[in-house]
Amino acid sequence: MFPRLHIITDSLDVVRGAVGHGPVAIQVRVKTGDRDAYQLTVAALALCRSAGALCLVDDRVGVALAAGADGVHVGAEDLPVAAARRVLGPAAILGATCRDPDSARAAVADGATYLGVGPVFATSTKIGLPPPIGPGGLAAVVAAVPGIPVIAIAGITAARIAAGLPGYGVAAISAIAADPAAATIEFLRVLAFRDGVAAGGAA
Ligand code: TZP
Ligand code: MG
Repeated sequence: MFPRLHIITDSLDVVRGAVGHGPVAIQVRVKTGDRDAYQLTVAALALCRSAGALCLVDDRVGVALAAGADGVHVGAEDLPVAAARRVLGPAAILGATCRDPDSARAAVADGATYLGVGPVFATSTKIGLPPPIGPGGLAAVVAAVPGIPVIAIAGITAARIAAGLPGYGVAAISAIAADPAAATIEFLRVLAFRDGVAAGGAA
């Protein structure tokens, strides 16, 4: 099953803490160069493989291919979704950042297998973001792409998931970074509870 929790990081300590507690995707996000990104991805991939976690690379299609990662997440300044799909081939996981129904439908038509949607809430982790779309904007995207996993991003906390957040799953940086193992366990717990409630179970 495609993971509902995506942990974005440039730290192997975070990867070590986050894997092994349940289904997660690690997204390797390095803002220096390809060399650093490649070395970190190779090391993160080894940890992910031994724990059964998915390993994705932020922005860098070449790094993902060279390291043998499971896929890539592209944003507005990276390779276009269709071009990334051509380079990656049909089997790779390909995520695309979107913030509205039209861009979401276009990304799926171009070959995205999941969408990262936001910013849902304000965050200080990334600068230059457009205004938050809120849970309502997130819900509009979810409705536009039935069957495509929508991963909410920006300002995501376990409390906000528990309060009710539309979509398939979430991505987080800061809420996981301080205590990756404890935070991952708590995120997985609230996501499982939400899914149990949505399915009508006792969770
Ligand atoms: N892209 C959109 S928001 C964001 C990225 C990489 C950062 C989200 O970080 P946080 O700390 O979970 O709000
Ligand atoms: Mg990116």
